[in-house]
Amino acid sequence: MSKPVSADSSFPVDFAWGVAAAAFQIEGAANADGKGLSVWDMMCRQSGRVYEGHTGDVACDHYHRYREDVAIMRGIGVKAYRLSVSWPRVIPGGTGAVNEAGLAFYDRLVDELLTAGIQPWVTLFHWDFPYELYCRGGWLNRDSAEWFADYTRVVVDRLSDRVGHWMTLNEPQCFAGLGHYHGVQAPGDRLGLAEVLRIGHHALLAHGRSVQVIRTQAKTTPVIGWAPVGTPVLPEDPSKPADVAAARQAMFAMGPHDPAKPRGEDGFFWANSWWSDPVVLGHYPEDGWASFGSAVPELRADDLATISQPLDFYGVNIYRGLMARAGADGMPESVRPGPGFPRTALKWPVTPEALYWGPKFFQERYKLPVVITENGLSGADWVALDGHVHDAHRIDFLKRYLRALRRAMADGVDVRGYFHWSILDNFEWADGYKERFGLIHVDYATLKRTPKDSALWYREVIASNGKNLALD
Ligand code: IFM
Repeated sequence: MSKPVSADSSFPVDFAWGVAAAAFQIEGAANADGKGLSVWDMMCRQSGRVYEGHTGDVACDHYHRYREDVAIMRGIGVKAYRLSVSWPRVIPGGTGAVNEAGLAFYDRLVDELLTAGIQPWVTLFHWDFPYELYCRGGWLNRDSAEWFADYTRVVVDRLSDRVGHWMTLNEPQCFAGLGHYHGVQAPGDRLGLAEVLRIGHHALLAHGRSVQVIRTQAKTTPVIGWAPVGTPVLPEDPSKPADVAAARQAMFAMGPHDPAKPRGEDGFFWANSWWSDPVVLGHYPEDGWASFGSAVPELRADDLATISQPLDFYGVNIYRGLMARAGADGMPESVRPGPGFPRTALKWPVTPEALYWGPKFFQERYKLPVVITENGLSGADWVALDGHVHDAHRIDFLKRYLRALRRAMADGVDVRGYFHWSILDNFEWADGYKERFGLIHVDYATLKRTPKDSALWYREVIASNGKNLALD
């Protein structure tokens, strides 16, 4: 465990100050150099699925402009960049023939990053599932775990002489739940509960098989994690031990699945324990298993052993937290945000303490070093008359969240890195280009990049190794 930092001191010297992005959201070049189709390419072609019919065809054109983007990252001084590899760019059919041109793009990108002194952290799957494999049953097909293992082997074989940090899946809650149950993300299906739980189980098997492949085939010692959604629960009154206990309990409780609720309101897919207990502890949570009844996935003999491969860090994407207090009977009671609660452009609540209680509770339960693999906000950002982007809200948001993170570290939580989502404004899935999450503004008509004020501020955070967070 790295040495704890005090609340007002700098971060550990080897702290991974990073930025993140994902292939489909920034690369564009949707049909270039032999790339295959992904379920997101198909979703974008369906009318009414994505805001104003936006597509990932061009996105930020990072595929052709990666040198400029890496130079921007170097200018900010980031130590690490979390990128994802597009599975159908590398293997257009999902399995079988490898597309050398696609693979070569990641070769060039990794080399460019290393030359700039930036450590590449590679996510193997950030939602752009190969369409050809969807046609073969997609994640519903148990073979998906082996398809993913084979794809992992191709990428690891090619990049692991230079890449040391790996993440398997990004936010399985989203591609399983939002993609196959709620139908608002690709592939846009509205399947039944049993099918979606099976999809989730196969995704976890894929994670485990992928870890096995990375661990055994990497050419340099790998550092492996994953990147689920983390939904922290914050105690209403942190000075009350009963509220802290209630928040901890609520954070890992499944809550009953209520089929009577409209799909959008049934948040059971977000439960931290359903996804992370099997991966780290080697079992599904009992309360979830009981509440899903006969819909639970079939467990074959070695499934849980395969899923629960040892990890080197618990990566987690944290944007917001819920709140709870101890009710009269001591049981967790949810506390709703009051009227006028601060919210981002996407209307997500601003809850900086999520970066205190989240890492703390996750480390307590999973006993792994923590990496914040995503955190950030969508803002109403535009280029002002003076040519700059004055996103004071992002600076304020970041300052609050990073201070909370540092307090968690001062209290002994071993946090190894922080990746801001995102380096660039990008394709925000079903919201298209309406939402702006970047430190860098992108004009989608000209593809011009303009660093926002927050990018310049983040540069100072990194340069001072967090010391300037103490300044108001
Ligand atoms: O843009 C997404 C990202 O792809 C996954 N995590 C949340 C981000 C903001 O919604």
